[in-house]
Amino acid sequence: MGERYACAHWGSYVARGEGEALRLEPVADDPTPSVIGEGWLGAVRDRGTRILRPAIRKGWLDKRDGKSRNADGFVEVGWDEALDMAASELSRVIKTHGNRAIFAGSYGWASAGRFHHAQSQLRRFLNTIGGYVSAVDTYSHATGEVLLPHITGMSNRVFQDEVTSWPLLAAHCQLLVCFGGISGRTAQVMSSGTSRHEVDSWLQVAHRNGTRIVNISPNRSDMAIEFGAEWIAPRPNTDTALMMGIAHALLTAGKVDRAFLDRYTVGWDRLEAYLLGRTDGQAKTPEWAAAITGLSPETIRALAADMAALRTTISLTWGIQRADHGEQPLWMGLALAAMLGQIGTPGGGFAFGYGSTTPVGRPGNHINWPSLAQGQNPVKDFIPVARISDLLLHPGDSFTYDGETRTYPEIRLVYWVGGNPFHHHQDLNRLSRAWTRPETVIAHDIWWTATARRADIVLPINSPLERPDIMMNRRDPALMFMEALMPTIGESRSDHDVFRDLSRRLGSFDAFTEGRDEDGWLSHLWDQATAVAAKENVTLPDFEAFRAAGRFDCPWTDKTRTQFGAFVEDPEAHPLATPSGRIEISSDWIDRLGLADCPGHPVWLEPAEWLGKAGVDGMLHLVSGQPLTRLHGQIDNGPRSRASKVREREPVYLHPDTARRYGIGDGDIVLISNARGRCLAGAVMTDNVRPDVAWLATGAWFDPQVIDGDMVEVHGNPNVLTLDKGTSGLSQANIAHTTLVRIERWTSELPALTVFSPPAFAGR
Ligand SMILES: Nc1nc2c(c(=O)[nH]1)N[C@H]1C(S)=C(S)[C@@H](COP(=O)(O)OP(=O)(O)OC[C@H]3O[C@@H](n4cnc5c(=O)[nH]c(N)nc54)[C@H](O)[C@@H]3O)O[C@H]1N2
Ligand SMILES: Nc1nc2c(c(=O)[nH]1)N[C@H]1C(S)=C(S)[C@@H](COP(=O)(O)OP(=O)(O)OC[C@H]3O[C@@H](n4cnc5c(=O)[nH]c(N)nc54)[C@H](O)[C@@H]3O)O[C@H]1N2
Ligand SMILES: [Mo]
Repeated sequence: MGERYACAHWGSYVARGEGEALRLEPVADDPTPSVIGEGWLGAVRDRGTRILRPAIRKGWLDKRDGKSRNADGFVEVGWDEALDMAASELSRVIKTHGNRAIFAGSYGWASAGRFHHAQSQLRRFLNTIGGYVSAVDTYSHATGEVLLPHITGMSNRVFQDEVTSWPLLAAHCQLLVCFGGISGRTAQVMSSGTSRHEVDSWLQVAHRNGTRIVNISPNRSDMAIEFGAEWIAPRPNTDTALMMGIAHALLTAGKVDRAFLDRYTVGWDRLEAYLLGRTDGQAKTPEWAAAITGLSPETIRALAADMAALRTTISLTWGIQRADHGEQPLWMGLALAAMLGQIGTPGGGFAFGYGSTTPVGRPGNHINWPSLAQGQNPVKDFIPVARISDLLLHPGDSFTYDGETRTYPEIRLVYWVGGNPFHHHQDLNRLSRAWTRPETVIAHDIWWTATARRADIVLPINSPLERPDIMMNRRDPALMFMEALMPTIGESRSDHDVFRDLSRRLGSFDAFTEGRDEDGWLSHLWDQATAVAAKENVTLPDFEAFRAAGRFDCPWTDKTRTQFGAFVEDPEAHPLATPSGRIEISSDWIDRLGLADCPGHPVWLEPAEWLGKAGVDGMLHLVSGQPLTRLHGQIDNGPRSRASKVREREPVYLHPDTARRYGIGDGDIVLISNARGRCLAGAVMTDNVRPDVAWLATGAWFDPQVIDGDMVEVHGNPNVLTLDKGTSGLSQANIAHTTLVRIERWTSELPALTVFSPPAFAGR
């Protein structure tokens, strides 16, 4: 017998013991196990937050009222009744309004298994009954998804795969300039699971090899202290201006590699004219950049000189572009690397995403393992993922996206499985208003998340620890069988089982199941994987042997990559898939769209909110990055995340000077507010953040309460404060990191949390 494994986006574990004695031990070959895993079992076993039985919201049951979502209680019902209701509601909406009235973008991270992948199950099911309105791109890096194909000819996925491998970076890079740092905090995670975490180990190698690291971030801890990084902290959202100041310094010092620009890029002349102020009368000098960023011109000049003198990689975290005009730092970062002429060398050039998740830059062969086939969606309408509130509030309005003008359809039914919009979306008070619009909301979750609490038909799902599955990730060498390690909690079932039974009711059972049960599907996926592996000359064991062993390690090929390597070696033989075949420093295609908020070459545009704006005295810039102790909102209810809180509230990191200025002490509860919303958080002092920044992680479960007549989110969820606006008419990406707030000590009584207790249940 082999081991029993459990896999999650934050790592892989060996199960020890049974029943109450069950423990999860990180796999032995993981050099840096995640802290997130420490809270997993506790969260799964927490019956107070688990959804135990199907539940129907009373206001919907009684009078189909959408206004009272989250205001009235739930009626628990049996599975048959709940599924009958869901099926008849789906049929009613499809018959009366068509499938264009169903929104099932259903964005979110769900679980790491290949088969019980929530969105795949949902979409496969809905495609058998006529389809749904979908969502495109991610909250993670939507500007990359839209912009990179136009300027590099690579999809974001390919670009990410091609980022220069860590061993080459660690061996050759002399100066690593990291916009947004490179952080072990975010490198804990890898979508679809990982057998190891190695980003800190690679940074260690680079450090030992003498790579100089510059961390450009409002938060010093975005780079671990032991790597001796210099810390440069510009005002948030001013990175583009900083890059332009550096570019101008390179220009005046004669340090621009014009031969590289001539051979490998198009449109440099237009950017040059702009940098020199020929197009708008404003030269983008280091002095100009200094006034915007709050840095000194000397810092900017010194950085420019070092970048020109040393083998330099310009690295951007994904977070940089989660801001107003987020296309610009991405485009300008690439342009700056092109000016240095080091693109295509090992250790030089441009990278996007080191550390944002663990596999970016991981060497090795990628194997495209199978996933559950979703079928074809007959409905062609979609939204850019972060336009959810606009969709619900403004049916019939048009929006632009990637060169097209489209219309929001009218949504009657929302179906959410494996994601939590009341975690991930910006301006949650606005989303709450939008959320009253649909006639029906159906949600599946493991826990009573804020979204489940705002659904009409709530179906309880078992956790990955309660069902078998397979982890196979194209960027990880280990394939693992995820054993069911504990009995199902409450009456929960898998998403697949739910859709099986719904498809039976809606007449698409055969199309949905193809005659397979769960075991049938797992072995079918394994058969497909076996065929894929054979093409790579890897022989997989048969399914039963794999299941018994629990793990199969594909032979590790030490394949490394250099971003743009082949193109730079021979641009005629390996042109990029851009209109010009080269890196597009200016894009005629984007220029022709005539977008004021994303013109044809990189520009500095003031963000909607930032510290350089007139009249914002006394405000702080809110940065709401990823949480250390959980995956977004997932397992915030577990013991590890709860232990990180201050008087049960999410910690907000403040500089001691800021705290003094506002009369706030370490451990005080503070009210953070702006015109959109208010939340409470627990103050933690650190001189690792800029004095005009408040750093509050995402993911505290949304707990809005009416206090003295006003709505206050009492737990520390930054998304009551963030701005719900697209980056630009090109990508429409979210701008979570563009938010100004006020802060003050909370002197009233501290309200109790309600969100870690079950919602109210009512009789019929
Ligand atoms: N302010 C701010 N907001 C942000 C960000 C930010 O930086 N700042 N980051 C954004 C980013 S990059 C992202 S990716 C999003 C993440 O947003 P989400 O992915 O929506 O967040 P999660 O909390 O991971 O939500 C996943 C949900 O799926 C549930 N789940 C897990 N497994 C299963 C399953 O098998 N079946 C079902 N039915 N449910 C399951 C979990 O319980 C959880 O409620 O947040 C975005 N929001
Ligand atoms: N532990 C943990 N890890 C995670 C996740 C999680 O929920 N928990 N989520 C995963 C997901 S879905 C994603 S998409 C990735 C996201 O990975 P990232 O996008 O890299 O993570 P963030 O924390 O949003 O941003 C990184 C840092 O950018 C800095 N920053 C913000 N605004 C600016 C700015 O204007 N200028 C500069 N220079 N710096 C700025 C912030 O200080 C922040 O700490 O993380 C993944 N990893
Ligand atoms: Mo993300």
